[in-house]
Amino acid sequence: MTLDDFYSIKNVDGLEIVDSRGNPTIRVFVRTVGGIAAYGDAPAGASKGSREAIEVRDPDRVGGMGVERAVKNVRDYVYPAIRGMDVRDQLAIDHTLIQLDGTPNKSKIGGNVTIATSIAVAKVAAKAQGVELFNYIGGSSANLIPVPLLNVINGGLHGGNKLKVQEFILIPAGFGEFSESLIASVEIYRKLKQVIISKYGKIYSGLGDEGGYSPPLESVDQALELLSSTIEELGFKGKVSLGIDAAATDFFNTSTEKYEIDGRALSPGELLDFYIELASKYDLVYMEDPFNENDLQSFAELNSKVQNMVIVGDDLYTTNVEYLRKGLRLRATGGVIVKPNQVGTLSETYQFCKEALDGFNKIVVSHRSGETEDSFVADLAVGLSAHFVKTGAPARGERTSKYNRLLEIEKIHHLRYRGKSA
Ligand code: 2PG
Ligand code: MG
Repeated sequence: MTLDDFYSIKNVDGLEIVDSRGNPTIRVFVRTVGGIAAYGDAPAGASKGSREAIEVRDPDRVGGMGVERAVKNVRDYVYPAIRGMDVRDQLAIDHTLIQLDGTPNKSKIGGNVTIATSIAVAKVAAKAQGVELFNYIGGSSANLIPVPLLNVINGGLHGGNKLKVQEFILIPAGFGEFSESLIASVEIYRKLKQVIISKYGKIYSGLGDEGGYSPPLESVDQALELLSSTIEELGFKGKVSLGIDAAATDFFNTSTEKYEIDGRALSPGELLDFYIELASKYDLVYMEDPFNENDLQSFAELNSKVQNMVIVGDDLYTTNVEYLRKGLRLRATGGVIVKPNQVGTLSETYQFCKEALDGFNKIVVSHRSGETEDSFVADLAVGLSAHFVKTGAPARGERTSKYNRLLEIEKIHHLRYRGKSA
């Protein structure tokens, strides 16, 4: 066996596994001639952007969610196409996947198939070279741990309550270490449970899709008030700020062109005023998808009016450079969500980050609401030198696997916390 053989792909196979929402998803295994193997999992969103890569699923199995067809695509198309390729050549392998699919949204092979393969390839390459995954992705410039965005109150499509805004987020930037920021968030999360039980009863201590609570709150104000008072009570004021992911496409009525929120129907201009009012009342420093995914203009207007707040595009861009470029031209955002499965390969994800950074946008590496226990996004966030990493509440294995990996990166590999410099 030559050294090059050691890195060349010998087997690729797929497996139908189960995600955190109880839906099937695909795991892809890659093994080299040298016997190094790893897997990649496809996560899945609930509130998806309409321009995301398409997941191939079985219409006739598990309520349309099965992935046997996707597994077959791995065996019939992906394996023969990338067999013999060098796992260190991520770009060439991703390019092969893109060409193999041939559609603009990966609808033939499936974005779930291509991203799981792409992640598996990166993990095998890191392992084969004996380097940490974050170092493999980012080289020696990957030396900071991003600030976590912890979604502790779930609404919208992720919660069972009346909240229209999907996520209420803790931003513990004011600490010297990542571990301190995480434990402060854990304290807030624990306190929140007590407050919810005493106010609404034990039945409301159940969790939403991302591990946040889903209490019977009815307005954005109530949720932000609850978080602010809990933060203050615990003495974390000034150290832990707040953010929201409005996921506003989900409460935009396309026929009336109004946003239906908190019992009102607001025009884009009225919604913008509402956001500015919220920012004046609370320590709100982060706002994701404040308008629907087709309203770049309102994003740009809000972005020009706020200081000390980062306006972030998720459904707006779907990790796709084509849409990002439009946003950058209008200065629509100050940050971008990075979700590799929205676009379907890691190489396209890297290109998206590069262009976003060149356009002075902050990088927010993100999980999906449907996740597996794999901690890949933690390494990705560090590897890409992200400003923020968004991976749910500090609870449930599919969320804590990422936070625990970040703790490991801080304590065992001695990387510094980005803290306030994010
Ligand atoms: C979001 C995500 C993750 P989903 O909107 O930012 O928090 O949700 O994966 O359902 O798109
Ligand atoms: Mg979002």
